[in-house]
Amino acid sequence: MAHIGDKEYFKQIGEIKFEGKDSDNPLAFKFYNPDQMVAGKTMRDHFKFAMAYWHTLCGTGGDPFGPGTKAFPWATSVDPIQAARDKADAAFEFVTKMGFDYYCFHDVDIVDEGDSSLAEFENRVQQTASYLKEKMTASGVKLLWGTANLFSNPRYMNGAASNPNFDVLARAGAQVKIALDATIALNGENYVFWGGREGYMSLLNTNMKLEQDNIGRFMRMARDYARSQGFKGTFFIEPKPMEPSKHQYDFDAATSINFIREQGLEKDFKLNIEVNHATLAQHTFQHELQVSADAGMLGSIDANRGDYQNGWDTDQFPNNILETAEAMLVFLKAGGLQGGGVNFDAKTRRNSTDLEDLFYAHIGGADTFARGLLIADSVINTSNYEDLLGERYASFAAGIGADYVAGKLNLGDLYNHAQNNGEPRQISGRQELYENILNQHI
Ligand code: XUL
Ligand code: CO
Repeated sequence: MAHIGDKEYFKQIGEIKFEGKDSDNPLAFKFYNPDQMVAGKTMRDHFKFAMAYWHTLCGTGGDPFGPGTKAFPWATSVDPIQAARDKADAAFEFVTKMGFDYYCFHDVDIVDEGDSSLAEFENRVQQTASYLKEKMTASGVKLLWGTANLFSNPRYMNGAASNPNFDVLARAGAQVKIALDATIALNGENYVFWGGREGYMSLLNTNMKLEQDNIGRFMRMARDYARSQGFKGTFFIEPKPMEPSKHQYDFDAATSINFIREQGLEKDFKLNIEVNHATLAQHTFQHELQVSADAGMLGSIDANRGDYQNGWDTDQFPNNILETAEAMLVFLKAGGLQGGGVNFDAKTRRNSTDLEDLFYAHIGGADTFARGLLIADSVINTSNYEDLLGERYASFAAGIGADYVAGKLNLGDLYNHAQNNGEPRQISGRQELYENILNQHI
């Protein structure tokens, strides 16, 4: 395969191919077969796998206890534009070799902000976006979503759109405008708002109502601007309950859906659900998908997994097949994602320092999702799972139960029905049976 950059960074690695589950090639997909049809669509189209620029190209492994451990060969130039081009070369070489169709970025991932002025930063983003455009045209790789990082720079320590100081809010607005311009210039299919510091550290010094209404106004402005520039994509809010803030306003899917509706954003906004954010909110991933799907707002997925002992946002690559299979049941029954895809918002561990580790990680993640999808499809089509579920709710499918669902009854009708029927029959929930069916299809 011809590489498309000026430099080749992953020389020892070629195109990652599907070789099936019996392959012992660590650099091959065992389950993710991009062109395989599942439930009427190719795996490629179900997932729209994306690489996250920030973890894969920028994440050198620093943590609160020590600096980064990974000396990336594309991060050597001191000139920000040259460094951005080198990083883009590495990014597109990686995505292309993985056979993925998409990538996602924050503005500051594609080019260093450093201590540049707003005007200089805008210039850097524009120059980098033109280079990315060339790489996209040459490779066919597309932008799943863009976003602005409104949480790392110290100026955002009190929040961005929720900041108590209007000047900081306006600065964040300028950054969103620049990020939207770049996203639109690159035909980005969606735009994400993740509210890292949109929340509080202490309620004592916080006017929650004003802060949340300000975020609403900010998002409506961003939407109106993007639409005026021809952006046709969807905006996603990415819920997360905490970290870095003690409390983040987009706590979970249900909270974010309420915010979207309260702020009049429901025509343009959906949700981007991240596995580890769900578990941090004490929910399962599948719960968050279901809540989003039921509201018609299942937009996109940030794929990863947490650590089930310490609960932190560890952003590990997905490898839990049971969790992913349960999630894929919700995914398939919801008819998939609305506009988004599956972005690997995941990082290799601090001590995984070989460049190959980036490939192993993404291969494992893609295989986990593929396997989950195949299991879910098999459960739906070749087991009695759907019949069991139908039976459980059969009392609402006909007769007086169907009248209830159709809104034809009043409380007196319930009273009369109860009077005439005596103590209801005990009906088992049969949870263990459902669990066994899922396990049997793994
Ligand atoms: C942080 C996180 C972000 C968003 C984009 O937990 O998930 O990387 O996905 O800002
Ligand atoms: Co994320």
